[in-house]
Amino acid sequence: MNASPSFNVCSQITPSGRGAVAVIAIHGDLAGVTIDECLQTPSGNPLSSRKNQDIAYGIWKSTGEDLVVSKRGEKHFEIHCHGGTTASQAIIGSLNARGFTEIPAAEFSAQFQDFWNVSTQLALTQATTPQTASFLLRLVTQLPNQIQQIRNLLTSHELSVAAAHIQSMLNWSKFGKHLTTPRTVVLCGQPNVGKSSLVNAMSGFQRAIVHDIAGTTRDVVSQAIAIDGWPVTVKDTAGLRNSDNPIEIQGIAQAKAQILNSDLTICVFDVNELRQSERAEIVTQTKPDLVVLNKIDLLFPNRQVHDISNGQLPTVQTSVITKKGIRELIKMIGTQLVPELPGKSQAYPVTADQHQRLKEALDCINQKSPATLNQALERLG
Ligand SMILES: Nc1nc2c(ncn2[C@@H]2O[C@H](COP(=O)(O)OP(=O)(O)OP(=O)(O)O)[C@@H](O)[C@H]2O)c(=O)[nH]1
Ligand SMILES: [Mg+2]
Repeated sequence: MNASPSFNVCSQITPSGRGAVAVIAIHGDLAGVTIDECLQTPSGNPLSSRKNQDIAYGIWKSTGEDLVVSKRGEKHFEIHCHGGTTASQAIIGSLNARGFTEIPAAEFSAQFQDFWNVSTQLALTQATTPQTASFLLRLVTQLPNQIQQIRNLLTSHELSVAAAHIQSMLNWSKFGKHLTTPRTVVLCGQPNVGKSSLVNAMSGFQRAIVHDIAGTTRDVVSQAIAIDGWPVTVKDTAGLRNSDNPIEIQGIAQAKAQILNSDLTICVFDVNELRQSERAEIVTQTKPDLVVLNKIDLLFPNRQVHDISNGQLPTVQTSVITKKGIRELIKMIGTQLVPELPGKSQAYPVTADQHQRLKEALDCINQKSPATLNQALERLG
């Protein structure tokens, strides 16, 4: 909040013309009196004298526009009007006439809005499941509060406590990042074992082409799904085998690249495939986190299921035909991807920017000099 006291500014903080609702933020000494004079509320009660976060419905007198105004602070209000440009431009015109200067949204945000609150709200708009949205919603207030506590600790020179707080937040960075970025699960294995069929079974519809000809999948097929409420991209890959077909060779190379970048690799085998040395080679090549023995419905009579990893890897038996083991597989993927949840009072970064700022602040604190202490406070904003 570093503008001069007499400076009155306004800015449309939602993208121009895109949403159903446009939000115009106003800030300055004249903000309260302007809202009271321009907004006709049904009760006639002025919004400026109410408490922060209160809202008022009404009509913007000069334009006849129905809208909602929210009081964000003594000098800070947000006007929510119809989306599109006509309504917002008319309101901004009336604010200009009352001495408010229009500034770009980025400038407004940098000067008058809390970085931690705004960036977490932005992340919230990118949530794709109700579960991730509820985690992010909690952080919209929790994260700025935690940062304020750290600022207080720094100003009272409790450096090691502040550093421990930041470190505990950073420990959950990966969890925070994956509230908006899906985790990647790769299914790999020999051709024809049922990888594409399993992806379809987990997605609930026929996304990938399934065929009894080995080598059906040539490309990496990605499917966005939610597992236990967490957004996941499942990647179906080409069957791994020695091939002289150039397209298949490329598909196999892509499969290997996907495995390297995955959060979880699942190796699928046909339960009746007995060539132990080939199986062992695939496990060595792909280093899976989970093994699936598929086509359990076709298990030959009196044949025992072979344990591929000698008890080293979690293993689940499935059948895409009878659906046996599919739920168990999904549950196991969820547990492996998110083995632990942060405590309710734990705040953590959810964007790369937030993570970076915390990391830099921690580095500055660890240098333990007055100059770097100021730098740490700067990084915390
Ligand atoms: N009986 C039975 N058949 C299955 C099962 N899973 C897959 N299949 C069949 O096995 C064949 C191969 O399935 P895909 O899903 O195409 O196998 P894939 O591993 O993706 O094969 P590639 O793409 O060639 O690597 C198809 O005919 C499927 O219908 C299963 O659990 N039981
Ligand atoms: Mg396939």
